[in-house]
Amino acid sequence: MTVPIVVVGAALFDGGRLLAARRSAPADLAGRWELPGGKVEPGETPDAALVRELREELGVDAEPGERVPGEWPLRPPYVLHVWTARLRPGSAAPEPLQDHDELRWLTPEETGDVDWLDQDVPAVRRTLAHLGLP
Ligand code: 9L3
Ligand code: MG
Repeated sequence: MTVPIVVVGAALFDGGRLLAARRSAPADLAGRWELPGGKVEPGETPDAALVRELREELGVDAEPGERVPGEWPLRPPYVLHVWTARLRPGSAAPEPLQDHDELRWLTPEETGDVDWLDQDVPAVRRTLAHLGLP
């Protein structure tokens, strides 16, 4: 039996908007949108991984919130978990530093407007429902 490896995706909210990031790599994912994040490293907690990934990928200082219940299977052995997050006071604004080439802050109504990665579609929907957003 394979032990799943968790990929954390950040539902980063600011002013009621959710950050969507367009992947530039790898080629088969390029152009699709995601909740930014990445693999939890051995010995790392998921919330620490979330903060690290957001610093590396977007240059921000993020504060993790709560995990959104649920788990979305990726290519084995990876599974996607989602955590809410906010920018800490004084954080830089996000910039696409690594693996992304465009960012958008989406209102809940706009979340259907981007071409999310397959697994991010239900993950985003669940996140909005969990937070009581439309
Ligand atoms: N993935 C899917 N949805 C997401 C994230 C952050 C990642 N919201 C998938 C894409 C990759 C794998 O997980 O196949 C590992 O992600 P990364 O480390 O390349 O960001
Ligand atoms: Mg990543």
